[in-house]
Amino acid sequence: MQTLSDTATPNVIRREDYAPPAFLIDTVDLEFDLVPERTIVKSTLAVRRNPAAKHAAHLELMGEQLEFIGASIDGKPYEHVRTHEHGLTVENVPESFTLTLTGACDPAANTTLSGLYVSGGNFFTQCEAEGFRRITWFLDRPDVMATYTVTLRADKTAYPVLLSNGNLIAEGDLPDGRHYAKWEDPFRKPSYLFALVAGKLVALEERIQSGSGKEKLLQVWVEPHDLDKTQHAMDSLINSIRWDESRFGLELDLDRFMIVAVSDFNMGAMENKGLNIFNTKYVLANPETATDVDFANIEAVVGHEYFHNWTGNRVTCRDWFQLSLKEGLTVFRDQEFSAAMSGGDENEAARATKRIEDVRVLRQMQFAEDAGPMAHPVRPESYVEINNFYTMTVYEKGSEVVRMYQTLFGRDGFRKGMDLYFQRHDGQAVTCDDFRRAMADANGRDLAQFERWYSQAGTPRVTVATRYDEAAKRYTVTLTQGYANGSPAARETQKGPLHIPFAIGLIGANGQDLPLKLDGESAASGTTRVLEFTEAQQTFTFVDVNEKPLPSLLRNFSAPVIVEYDYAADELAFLLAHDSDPFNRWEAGQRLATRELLTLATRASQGQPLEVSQALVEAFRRVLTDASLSPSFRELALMLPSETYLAEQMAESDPAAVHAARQFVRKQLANALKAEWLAAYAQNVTPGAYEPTPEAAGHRGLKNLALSYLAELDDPADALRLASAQYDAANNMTDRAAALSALLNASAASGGDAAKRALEDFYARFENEPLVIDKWFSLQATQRGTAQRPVIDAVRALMRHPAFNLKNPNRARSLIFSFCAANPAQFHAADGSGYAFWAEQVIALDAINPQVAARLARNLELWRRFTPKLRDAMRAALEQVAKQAKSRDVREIVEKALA
Ligand code: B3K
Ligand code: ZN
Repeated sequence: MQTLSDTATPNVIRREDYAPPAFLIDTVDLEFDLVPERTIVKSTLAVRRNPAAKHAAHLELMGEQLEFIGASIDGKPYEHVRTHEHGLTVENVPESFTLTLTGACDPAANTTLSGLYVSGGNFFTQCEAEGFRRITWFLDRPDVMATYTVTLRADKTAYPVLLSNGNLIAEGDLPDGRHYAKWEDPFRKPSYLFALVAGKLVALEERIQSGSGKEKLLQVWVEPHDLDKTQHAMDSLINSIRWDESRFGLELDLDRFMIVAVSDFNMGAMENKGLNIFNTKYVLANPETATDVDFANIEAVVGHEYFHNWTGNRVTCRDWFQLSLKEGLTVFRDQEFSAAMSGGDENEAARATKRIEDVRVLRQMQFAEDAGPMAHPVRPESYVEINNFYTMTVYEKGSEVVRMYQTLFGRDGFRKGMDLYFQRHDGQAVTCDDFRRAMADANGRDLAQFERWYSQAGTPRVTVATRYDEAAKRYTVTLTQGYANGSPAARETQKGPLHIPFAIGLIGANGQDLPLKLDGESAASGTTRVLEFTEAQQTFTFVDVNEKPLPSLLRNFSAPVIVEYDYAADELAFLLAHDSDPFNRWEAGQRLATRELLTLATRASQGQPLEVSQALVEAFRRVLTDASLSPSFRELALMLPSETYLAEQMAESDPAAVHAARQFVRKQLANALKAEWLAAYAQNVTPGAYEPTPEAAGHRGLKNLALSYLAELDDPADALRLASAQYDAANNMTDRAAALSALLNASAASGGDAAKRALEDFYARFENEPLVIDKWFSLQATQRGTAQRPVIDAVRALMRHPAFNLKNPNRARSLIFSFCAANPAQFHAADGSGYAFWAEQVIALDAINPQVAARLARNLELWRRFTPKLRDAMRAALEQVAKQAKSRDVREIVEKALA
């Protein structure tokens, strides 16, 4: 049985040990008497032996933190039940039987936010991955699928709304001011998709007709004072339903679909069947409280959870090693959805901004994960605590792996594979291999080698060499694949070359794409070619190439790899100006800037004087003033790579040097292009009422980027004036928060106090909007520090602010995580003060909420890659946490980091 405990040597769960469950459960009938301090749960299960498994005399059910009250089999009290640390054993059971178990739990005391808990006086559940066992004893594993009937009973005044999965089939009053509701979910599901909500909530409702003409009730449930912030989530839900119908032919299968917002939540949201539960951060938005980024995130997360209804719920995972089966696929679907919302399904330039944003995240976060002690394949081989494996690799790299099928087979071929996947597996719990097989069979292709994308960890590196034979008009491209220097954990899994779709274009001297004809082809076709790169080294020869081209490599980031090619600086500038592939245009600018920033960081670390090349300034000037480029593209192209990403590119990460170099370049770009920034600022104001459209958001983004550069000017007077005026006049949170951030940075540089008034005003204005107060904390945690005013002082002071609350994950993230993860120069202070703070907070959180603590614990995992002095201080902090942490969650992280 797969049980774990908080022991000194935690159990390791291995993929190779998978065995089908000895018993199956066909139906589940749950009755809840909801009381915060003692909720009684009666569970009636139809159990039978699994014909496909080894015979077992006893039924082993998982359970945690439960009080046992009683058991019966087929209606008769049953004595042969043993409770223990991991759950409960029902001894000597018959072939098939009805088992009734009664138990109690304490939702009010549940600060882990896993299982049944109370938030803001209301009841909520979170069961993925293994929270259901904290509600009642069960075969809490995803390959046990059952239909559920749920009865909720509670005090009617305190809990007027009672929700669970599926359809409401009965409701009514009970004696003593109580009432009940009975829900039935017609679809079989694993226990991790169970949910209930009870409390004082109100809903925005809409009725729509689905593709086949059936009426559907859509609801967004929130606390009464938040009803004015629900329309965008509702619109996003309707757009998601429409998009899944048109792109994949997938229809909403329930009569009713509910989204509920809760302010205490460990992650973004949860796809419980028909009853999605969301962090308020991904539901609530109106122009005054939410930024353009918030609006876009809400659309993406609402889409993501809705898309799980098919990819995750109708077809689920056999075991948790297959997590990427649903997560990688569903991230891919939400990325495609967001791209479609921002540019239609066809507008490649508009879609590219979404692609760029996604790749930025992948490179900064997933590539880093691959380089450290938590490196694992998209389908991991082992884990100690499954909640630690909801990672960038499983989600974001997993999405890239799914995207590669579409790159190989085209949108139509991908659709055929999806259709076959549902045809074969609807209602089943399956594996990543099943998905790959469906893609292979639907497209008549052998994808055996492609399996390595699921089993090998680490970031692949493709080295490119090119040669132009002028006499023969032949251009050869030689690709060599291997892995970037990764962790030992990653290297262990690397067995052979990957099947890499490598998209390439060739650009002529006039900036136009050349027609492409590979050796052996009868005619040229297209200007971008997806090369199937499957060997350790492979040469591709283009013929009839009339001039020496410039290669545009890995267009649209066709595979999650690092490309090494020795571009000259002027070639990168040329690509930035001309590449027809918008992703690679952006990429060229990033390469140019990264190269220069890394040189400057090295100089800074050696105390040498810094200087910015004229070439970089001119390249930026051209992008900034090129009106043919969309504002959102210009914003992305003019954003320098992050300090975190840059530090990871150094032989030894030196956050202080990176910060000095990056700030220096920002300042030089600000001063040299002052007139252009001011013009961009003026040209991109969006007068009139706020609209969260991609176009308007693009203008605001570029305008606010200009403002942030202007805040770097040697003389910040202009920026302070603009920012103050913008702050006061703003009719939306995007502009107000950007102005506040510019004020904070400009006053840090000038030593002035301009930000103080705005910070006070901001707090007073939004005191009753927790999500905005999160921004207030986060802006201060990520502000620039100086030797006189280190940010750690401000952070420690804010920890004592009455509005700070360590138990609320959003609040903890807004202050602690923002400082530790998003302010690298201050967090990695040479005196080790950041690390000491980190250790204190991981330990404090560990006692409250292990999942959140473990996330924070990951912040030091790359410690071995830093300069010696920082490395030593980080190790000391890790050792302190290793000594004191109690949860399996945190222990797995710090023990792997120190191993
Ligand atoms: N499936 C959930 C994540 C559950 C995390 C459990 N620690 C949200 C999502 O990916 O849609
Ligand atoms: Zn998901």
